[in-house]
Amino acid sequence: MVIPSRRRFCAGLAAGAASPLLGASIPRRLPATPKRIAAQVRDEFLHAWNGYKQYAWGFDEVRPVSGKPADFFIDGHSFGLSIVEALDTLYVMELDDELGHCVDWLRTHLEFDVDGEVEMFEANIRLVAGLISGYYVTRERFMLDAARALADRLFPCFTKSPSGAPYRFVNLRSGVVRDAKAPLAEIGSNILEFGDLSRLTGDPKYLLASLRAYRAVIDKRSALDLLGTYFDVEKGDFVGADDAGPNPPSDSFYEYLWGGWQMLGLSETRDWYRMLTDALLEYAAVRIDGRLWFQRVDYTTGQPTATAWRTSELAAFYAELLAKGGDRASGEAYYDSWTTVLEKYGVIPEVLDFRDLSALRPSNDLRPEYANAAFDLWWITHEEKYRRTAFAYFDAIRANCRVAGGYTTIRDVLTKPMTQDDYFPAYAFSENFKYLYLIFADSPRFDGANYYLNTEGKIMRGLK
Ligand code: DMJ
Repeated sequence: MVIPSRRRFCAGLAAGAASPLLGASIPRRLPATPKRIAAQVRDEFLHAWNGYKQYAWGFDEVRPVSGKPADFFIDGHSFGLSIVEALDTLYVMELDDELGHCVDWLRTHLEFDVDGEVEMFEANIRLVAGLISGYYVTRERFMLDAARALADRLFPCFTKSPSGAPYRFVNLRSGVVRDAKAPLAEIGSNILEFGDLSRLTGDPKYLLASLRAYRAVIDKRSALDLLGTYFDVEKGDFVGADDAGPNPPSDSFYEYLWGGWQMLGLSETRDWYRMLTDALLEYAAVRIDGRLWFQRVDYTTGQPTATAWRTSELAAFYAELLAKGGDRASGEAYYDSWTTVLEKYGVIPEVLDFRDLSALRPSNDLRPEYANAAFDLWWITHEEKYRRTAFAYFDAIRANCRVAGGYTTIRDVLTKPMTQDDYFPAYAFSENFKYLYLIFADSPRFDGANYYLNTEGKIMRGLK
């Protein structure tokens, strides 16, 4: 099948006929009251949390099948990542005793003066954001101080870069930076945290660094207003011509442009978002069997690349971003495309060919992006469909990812039963269960009319 280079509707392939797979069925009606489902989600979160506490307390992550801990950033050194990731989820779920234990641990163990290298992007969206959000839910000043101290240790990525677009890695103690070839998501996904830090500390340097990084990249857009995917931060230009669009490793670059406007009121990032989104809708959006997808294109010509039809599960978040950014019709259509994949597989494979929905990589890292999209679309539309589909997602991970020691990633969603792995990514404490809970719970601690979450699910605004 030839993919149209411009937006065009085409009929054709039916996805997954008589499927031997463990697909999900979307209930016509919720099987229980929203309150009851919220309680189930909370119970499942606690099941995963208890596994972490039993086997890996104080370490970054847990391997729930073998019952072993794992480091995330630096081999041989843990920051208690899962604890930081869970803070605001514990708060909205009103698990205050658990939150208290986390505060106690962090107060005595948090230490960033480590002779080791971290990936700036991951350290920012997980730890800096987690500590800011943790500060909001606890009002413990040491968390804000720690967020700022860590941001300062990440800062050489920006200040040592000739273009202002950040290097990827930094040694926390020495400030030595490494890897000048950075993907867009790693360049752009900091304005929420850095902007908030500037607001909280009164020091504008964080926000200015984020804006400079964005400008360095956006100044190099093509005449079509498309972007490459990798940027050489020393040369100040793109490396290669592939525009991955909403797929990783570009994804949250776009998310944070809109966040700059919605959370921080920056009209400059709003205008960039609109300009770049218009171009993606013009050149990357395609319809296959009526379903909306985003193909990879050459950013200089707008033409599809050799692997245009490869899409990542991580791109599913883009449904909510399109809707948040004002294009509700495209957002809802893109969500429907991913719902078809959920129905086919139950647990969505990491990489797909969107032409026939075949799985190109059959694993699933307990990915939250579909639930993320359901969450925002629920709050934007209040349409019951988003609760019903979110329930189907919840039911599928409960049926396939639950193990005695918590929840685990899946190695192969195509086998019956699905082949489980042995890993619980810390982001699932911040994302999957929180999105699901807040879709169903009428939480007195969350303001669904006025919130903003970072790309890792941290509540940066909207806590009550
Ligand atoms: C999370 O760390 C964040 O959502 C990030 O933006 C990319 N995806 C992972 C979870 O899949």
